[in-house]
Amino acid sequence: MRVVYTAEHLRHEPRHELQDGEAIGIFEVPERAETIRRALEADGGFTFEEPVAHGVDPVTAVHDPAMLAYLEDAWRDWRELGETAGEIFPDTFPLPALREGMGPGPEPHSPRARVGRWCFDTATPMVEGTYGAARSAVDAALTAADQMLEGEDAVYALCRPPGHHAARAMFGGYCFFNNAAIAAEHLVGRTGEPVAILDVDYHHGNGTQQIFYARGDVLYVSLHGDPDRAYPYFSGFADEVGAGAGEGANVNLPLPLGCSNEEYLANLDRGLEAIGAFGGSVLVVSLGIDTYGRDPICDLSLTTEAYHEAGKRVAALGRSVLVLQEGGYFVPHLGQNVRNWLLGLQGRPRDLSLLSS
Ligand code: SP5
Ligand code: ZN
Repeated sequence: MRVVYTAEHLRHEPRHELQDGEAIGIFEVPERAETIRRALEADGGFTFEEPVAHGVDPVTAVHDPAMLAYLEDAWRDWRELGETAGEIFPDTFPLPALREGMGPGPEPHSPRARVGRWCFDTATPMVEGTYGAARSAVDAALTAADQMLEGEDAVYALCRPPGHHAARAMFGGYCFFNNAAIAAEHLVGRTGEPVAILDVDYHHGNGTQQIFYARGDVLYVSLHGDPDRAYPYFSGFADEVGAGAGEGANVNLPLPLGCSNEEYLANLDRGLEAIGAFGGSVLVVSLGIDTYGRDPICDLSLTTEAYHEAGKRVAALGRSVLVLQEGGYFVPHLGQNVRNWLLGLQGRPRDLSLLSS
């Protein structure tokens, strides 16, 4: 199986996120992608390729060009305007109620205002290398999509930073550009067919849902911790089914606290059924492994066996599959969990022998 990877992600190395008013070590660390790379390299059944640059057009096909421009200049602006902090964090957010009844204000100039204008949370810091890394993750997704179109049954893009929380005109949740949405839009354009997205990250992919909410040609199916208790809190409810031409093309399957392998796989089957009933021959998978029982920011009970079985059930759809990395924060087992998901997808036996305690 082909894997698209670049070391460019290493330059996105923020140190902190804010939790309960305190700076804590960020969960989304470079070592995540490195441990996945090593697990796949050691397997021997994966071949690695560098992403091919695809330019900005596929990005602005999905995102507000003003957001792209902000991200491109954010670090320089932050420095030129005299900010000294080593990471860019927002502290003030222009919620609609702030200017309620007053109309929109002017475009902000202060770098602190600008980051609050685009970033919706306090866990998505930027550093000097962030923009380049985020663009390289998009290129990895697009390169893998092209390889699939050239005839591969399944390709994996080791995207970092992840993407599914980034909406058309907003970023956050460790995500900057929505790798999956950009790849899906690219695939719609190239195939002229509808495209389905299966998002199995623990967190609802609010960005992907938002981007395609009114579209009937892209199906979004997500399994995630119930937003009643889980980030991103404001989307991912089962009654969000799409709007207009997209009505029926958005399927949310919120999972209960402590969800077991069996309950998870039953929900996955429901999602796969919706995908099977939808047209098209390609599937994009947003592969988050933060559903793992030992993940520090999740409250489900999945084990590695579930990932192998999930990959197997996805393969049974008989579609070409583009797998993109999203979250997953229990780093000691992350590589083997991703590997087992991909082994299942390829019809190879599972291998639990390399899971360290
Ligand atoms: C791509 C991705 O997985 N993004 C996730 C972003 C989640 N960020 C904030 C999560 C806050 C969860 N705090 C729970 C602490 C439990 N100890
Ligand atoms: Zn997640």
